[in-house]
Amino acid sequence: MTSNNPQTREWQALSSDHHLAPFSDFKQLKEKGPRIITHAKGVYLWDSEGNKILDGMAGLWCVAIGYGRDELADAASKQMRELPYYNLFFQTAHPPVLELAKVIADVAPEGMNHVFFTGSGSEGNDTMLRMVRHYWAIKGQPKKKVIISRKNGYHGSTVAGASLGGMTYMHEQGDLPIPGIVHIAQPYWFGEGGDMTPNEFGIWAANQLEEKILEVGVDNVGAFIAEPIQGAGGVIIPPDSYWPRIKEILAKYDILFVADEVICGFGRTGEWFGTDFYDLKPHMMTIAKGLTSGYIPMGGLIVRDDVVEVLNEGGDFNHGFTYSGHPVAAAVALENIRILRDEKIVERVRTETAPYLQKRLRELSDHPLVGEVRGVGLLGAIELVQDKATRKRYEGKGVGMICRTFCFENGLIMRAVGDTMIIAPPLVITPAEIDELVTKARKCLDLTLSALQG
Ligand code: PXG
Repeated sequence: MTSNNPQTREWQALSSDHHLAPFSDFKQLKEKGPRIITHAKGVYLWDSEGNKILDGMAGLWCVAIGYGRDELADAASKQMRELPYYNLFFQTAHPPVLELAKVIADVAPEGMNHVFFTGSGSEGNDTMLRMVRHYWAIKGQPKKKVIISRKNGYHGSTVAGASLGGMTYMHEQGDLPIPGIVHIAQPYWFGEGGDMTPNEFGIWAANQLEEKILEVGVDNVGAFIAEPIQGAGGVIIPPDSYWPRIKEILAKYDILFVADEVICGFGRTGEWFGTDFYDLKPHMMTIAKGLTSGYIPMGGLIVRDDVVEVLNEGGDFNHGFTYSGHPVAAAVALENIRILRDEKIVERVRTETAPYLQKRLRELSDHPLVGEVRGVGLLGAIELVQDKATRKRYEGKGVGMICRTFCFENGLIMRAVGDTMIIAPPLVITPAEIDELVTKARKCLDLTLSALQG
């Protein structure tokens, strides 16, 4: 992004000289320079060029209550003055983390009353892997180590997180996955369903779990991990037949089920958790993002009572982070959840804004570029295709990136995952802002189509 603004150029020079950005081509970013985001309010961001941008991705799926809520800043400031840091190791604790664990238990599914805190979703999944193996060892079944995950799932970027994830481009860098993690097909009908109906494909994809359990041997399988709806993989909403069949399989075999709620958790689907939406009853749930609305880093693992009972018999769990349950993060999370509850934000998503967003998004289905519009809650995906009937893509044109660039230029952040455009706006988005989002999205689809034709 070239700029005439000297301040922007100065920041871009700092980026070029000193910063290595996540998930970026360092050299390309050096040449191009990042867009500098300077401030934000509600669902809007401003960049250093003065552009106002509707953030259709809530940051990175996390800014649930929207930007600019002073209450969270005040909670952090108060906590920093009172007790900026103390750890939870060596049999100590502090009030904010204890109060937060209780409040999370209040909103979590029944029987999930304990939380292990981490600094991020990735650390939550690292914790999960170690806790699953510890659990089975305590139960006298130490061979049950293998975790089954899904291709194109996303579970983080630490070594365990990236291994659990099914992103091959992440595996390729660094000899991943680590041993003991295997992957099955994802329930992505639009991309991989072939001639099957969505429900036939959903059953087929779910059956892959049973096949994998039998192939690895149930005595060797510790857990199955999945996002209720895959986020980073492209807002993949499983066919209706998928989760019921998975539940049958899980009931048949003695393995743990871990729901990665890092994106779905804290209201994204219009329920507190994606597992409430699909009635999944997991043993563990990974959380992060919406827990603090991204105002400060925090993640964790919510653990079901029957699992905790076993862990209670296992002596020390030799795992934890300096910043596990950081008091300032806990104070911010408490205030964030208070706002979600007091302002009935999750209910409003369920009854008002999610139905409205889904209705308005589906109006884009008539666009010549659009092969499918799907969504749940405040999650949405728009598949860009050359041929609607056959779901054929524009091969090698980078249509998603073209569309994403038009969006940015026209004041809308919509992500591209390949040729799938995705949105996950802040949960506080209003119907008028949804209208603006859909109007801008249609304009950018038109511009993308013209670019392809020109
Ligand atoms: N699980 C899920 C389901 C996630 O979406 C993580 C775990 C890891 O959380 P941390 O806090 O360690 O990042 C995530 C994170 C993208 C994108 O491209 C998505 C995430 C992170 C970075 C990029 O959509 N999700």
